[in-house]
Amino acid sequence: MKIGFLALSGIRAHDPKLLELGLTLPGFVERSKQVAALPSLGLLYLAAVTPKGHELAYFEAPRAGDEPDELLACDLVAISTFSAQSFEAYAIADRLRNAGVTVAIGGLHATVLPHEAFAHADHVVVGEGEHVWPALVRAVERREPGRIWRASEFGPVDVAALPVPRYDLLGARPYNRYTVQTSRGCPWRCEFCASSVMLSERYRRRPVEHVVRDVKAILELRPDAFLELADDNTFVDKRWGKELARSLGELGVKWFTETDVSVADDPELADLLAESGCRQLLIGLESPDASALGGLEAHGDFKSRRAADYPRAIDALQSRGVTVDGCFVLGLDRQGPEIFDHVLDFARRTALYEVQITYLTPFPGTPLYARLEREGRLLTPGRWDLCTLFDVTYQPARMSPDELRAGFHELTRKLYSHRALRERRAAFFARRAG
Ligand code: B12
Repeated sequence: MKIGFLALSGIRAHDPKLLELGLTLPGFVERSKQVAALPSLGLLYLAAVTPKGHELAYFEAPRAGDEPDELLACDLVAISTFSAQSFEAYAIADRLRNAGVTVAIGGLHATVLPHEAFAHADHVVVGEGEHVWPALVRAVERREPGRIWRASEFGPVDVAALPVPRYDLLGARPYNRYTVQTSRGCPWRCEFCASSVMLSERYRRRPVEHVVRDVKAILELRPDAFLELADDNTFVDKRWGKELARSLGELGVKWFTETDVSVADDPELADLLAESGCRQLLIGLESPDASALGGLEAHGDFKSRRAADYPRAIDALQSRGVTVDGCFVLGLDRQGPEIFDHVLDFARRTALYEVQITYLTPFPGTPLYARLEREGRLLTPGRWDLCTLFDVTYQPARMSPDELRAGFHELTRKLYSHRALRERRAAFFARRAG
């Protein structure tokens, strides 16, 4: 069979005012360009576990309606979904099926709402795809009827047995960064998290030598590749983290990842990160004040306990030359209108090299979604296209939606202006030199 793998590319936001700001503010534009062009690692994993004897091709569409015509020549097309583009994925799937192509949909959104997706696809997959996909392909070959497949029926995916993703299928596309996964899941379980914790219960690390194997495969295709580790929280295990940093350092690559603030606790790890080519760590700080962070995670109150350490942790990393992208979630239940000034002040004080602000977003399937639904606070239920992190979709506890939006716009202007950016970066370089 000819099998196509289709990812939707680019980023999504609908708030017109924010879009206007995004086009003009240097800090915003710079970051968006970096992150908007990443391949779909999930589909490259599926390609790698596809039974032999099929012709495989990877495609991307910037939006529904702009999908490549070559998809129509496929017998089977696998489409990956995030909530924000799920309707676009469905529209493409409908068109393909009308043209006689068999369609399978999987990914984070289909995992949470498989019956919704099943109205648009022959096959829907719930959970991680590596074990299900080969069985699904064989079922399509045998022309078996479509169904909803559950990864849990096929046994847990052993991350130590993952193959090299089929990076070779990406061809000559000009990606800014290549993704490699070193771990799946995160032990913290924040109420709002809609990441890979949705796919499987457990936090799992891959053997470092397998990560090295995958990076070498990327470097063969692109010797100067910049790596983005597609993890939820890379440095949960410090001993393993040091081994990873040492190995990445030996490969001479430049890389970026996401982790929590405890990464800065261990000076040896921080030194190794600096030496290993780690250019930036994205850290979910969520709020500068401990008071807003209570009860955020299912257990441990990790972030609330650690908030007082945030400035020291940022300094420990940035003084070694590892820049920090501090992420703040705006609209948490315990945040009032004072939060906007607090974030601005914190970013200035700590000279955060990069700052990311997003709205609290109830993604379907999260504990946050269930709670806000119970409390009657969902403003746009079912509008998955608005689950972008840049659109307000719920009633905040201590602000009106308009107050939250206005504060967010103002903070965006202040954080990403030429001047603010220059000041933060000058402070970063001064600290680095001193
Ligand atoms: C890389 C990435 C991107 C890339 C995606 C590239 C692409 N075209 O797919 C880019 C930069 C384009 C992107 C965009 C967006 N992203 Co993004 N992104 C990520 C990131 C960092 C890593 C994802 C990843 O590679 N995972 C690893 C792979 C292996 O897992 P996977 O994709 O889930 O695949 C597995 C299964 O889901 C399943 N599977 C997946 N697809 C299919 C299909 C079939 C047929 C089958 C059988 C199985 C299957 O099998 C795979 C292997 O087990 C995550 C955060 C994180 N740390 O995970 C956020 C994340 C996925 N993004 C998120 C969001 C919100 C967005 C945006 C809406 C942001 C915005 N405002 O624009 C847009 C969406 C627009 C779009 N184009 O889809 C959220 C998604 C939440 C949700 N549940 O919907 C996440 C979790 C981050 C967060 N803050 O919560 N993103």
